[in-house]
Amino acid sequence: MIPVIIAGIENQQSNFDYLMQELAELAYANNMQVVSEVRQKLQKPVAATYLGKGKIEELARIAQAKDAAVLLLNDELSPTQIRNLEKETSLDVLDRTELILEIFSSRARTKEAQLQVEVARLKYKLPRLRTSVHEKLDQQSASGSLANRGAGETKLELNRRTIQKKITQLTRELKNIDKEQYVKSSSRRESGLPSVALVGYTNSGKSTTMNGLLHLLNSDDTKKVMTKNMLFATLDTSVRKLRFKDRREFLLSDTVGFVSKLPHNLVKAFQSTLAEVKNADLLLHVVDISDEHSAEMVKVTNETLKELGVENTPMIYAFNKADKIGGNYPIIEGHQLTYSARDEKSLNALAELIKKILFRDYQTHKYFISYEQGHYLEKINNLALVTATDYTEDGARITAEVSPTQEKYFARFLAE
Ligand SMILES: Nc1nc2c(ncn2[C@@H]2O[C@H](COP(=O)(O)OP(=O)(O)OP(=O)(O)O)[C@@H](O)[C@H]2O)c(=O)[nH]1
Ligand SMILES: [Mg+2]
Repeated sequence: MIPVIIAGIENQQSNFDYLMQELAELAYANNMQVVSEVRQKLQKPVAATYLGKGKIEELARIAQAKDAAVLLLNDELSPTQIRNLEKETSLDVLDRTELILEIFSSRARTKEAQLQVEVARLKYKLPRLRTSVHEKLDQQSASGSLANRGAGETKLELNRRTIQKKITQLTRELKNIDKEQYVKSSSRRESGLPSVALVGYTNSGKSTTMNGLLHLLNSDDTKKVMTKNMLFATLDTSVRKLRFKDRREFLLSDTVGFVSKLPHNLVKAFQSTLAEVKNADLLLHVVDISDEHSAEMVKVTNETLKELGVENTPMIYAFNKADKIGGNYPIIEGHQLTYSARDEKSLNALAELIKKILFRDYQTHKYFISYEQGHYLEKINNLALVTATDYTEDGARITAEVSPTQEKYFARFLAE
C-alpha cells in the first residue's frame, strides 16, 4: 500500500465529509493508504495552486513526517494547479478524476472495458499535454535559445496529433465490438424477453442481488458473478436469463456501479457497456440503505442515469442491506422494496415484485392457428407463455399470455 495524503476544499457543500471519506475509499481501492487528511475552507480553489500557500506548506511538512508519496485531491484540477502542487510539495499529485481512471484501468478485464478506459484516459490527457512541453519551452527560453520555440510547439502539435489518432483508432475498434454486441443484444431482444437492469452506486449489492436471484429462480450457482466489498468490483456487463416457476422468463443484467463525480469521459466511454441499461424495460436501482449517505448515492445514480439519457424507464427502488440496520424486512411499498440480498424471503419478494411490474401489460388470449401456418405455432410456443393447447382436425386452439408486442403480432390468429 502506498502512503498518501488526501486534500480537499470545503466550500459549504453539505456533502463534503462524505466526499472526503469516499476519496479515502477510492484510494484504498487503488492500493493506497491514507496517512493524513488536509482540508481547507475556501470560497473557491486558488487559481494557480488549488490550495492556499499556508496549507501547501503545512501539507509538505506532514508529507515528510508521514513519509507520504502521493497527494490526492478531491476535485478535477487544471494542469497548472497539478504542476505547481507537484513542484511545491515534491509529491506525485493525482486528482479525483485521474484516480478513478486508474482504478478502472487496473480493473478492466475484457477487451471492451480496456478500450473504453483507455479512450477516457487519453481524453483526459489531451488538454493536459501542454504541461510537459511548456516546461521544456521555459527551459529553452531560460537558456536564451528562442529559436527553438517553434520546434517545441511542433512537438506539442505532434503529441496532440498522435493522441488524437490513437483516440480515433481505439474508438473505431470499440465500434466494431459495439456492432458485435449489438447483434448479441438485438438477438436477445428478438427473443422477445423483457429485460431488467441492475443499476446503482458501487458496492450497493447489485452483483449479490444478481447471484441471489440466480440461485432462487434458476437454482444455478455456476453462472454467478463476482462480488466483493470494494468499490468498482464489477466493470463489465453480465446478462443472465432467469425463469420464474410459471416458466416466464426475463433477462437480468449486472453492470458497473456509479460514484460521485464520475468523470464525464468515462461515462461516455462506457455507453456501450451500459447499453443494457438503456434498453431495459425495468431498472432495479439497488441502494445500500445501511450507508448513512444513501440519499446522496441515490441522487448521484439518478443524475448519472440522466447523463446516459435514461429517464423514463420504470424503476424499482431496492433498499438493500436491511439486515445491517435492524427492523423488519422484506417490506414492499409500491415500487419500493426494503430487503437483504442475502435473505431468501427478501429475494422471493423481489422476484414477485419484478414479475408483477414486468408482466403488468400482458394479456391472456385464445388463438386458433391452422396447421398450414405451423411455423406460427412454433413461434407462439417459443415466445409466449402458452397455458393450454387443444389440437383439432385443422389446427390448434391455444391459450397464451402475450406481451403488447406479441399481442399485435399474433392478432390475426385471435379466436374470439
Ligand atoms: N450485510 C449485507 N451485506 C451485503 C448485502 N448485499 C451485499 N452485501 C455485501 O456488500 C458488498 C458489495 O456487494 P456487491 O454485490 O459486490 O456490490 P456491487 O453493487 O455489485 O458493487 P460494484 O460491482 O463494485 O459496483 C459485498 O461485500 C457483499 O457481500 C446484504 O444484503 N447485507
Ligand atoms: Mg458488482
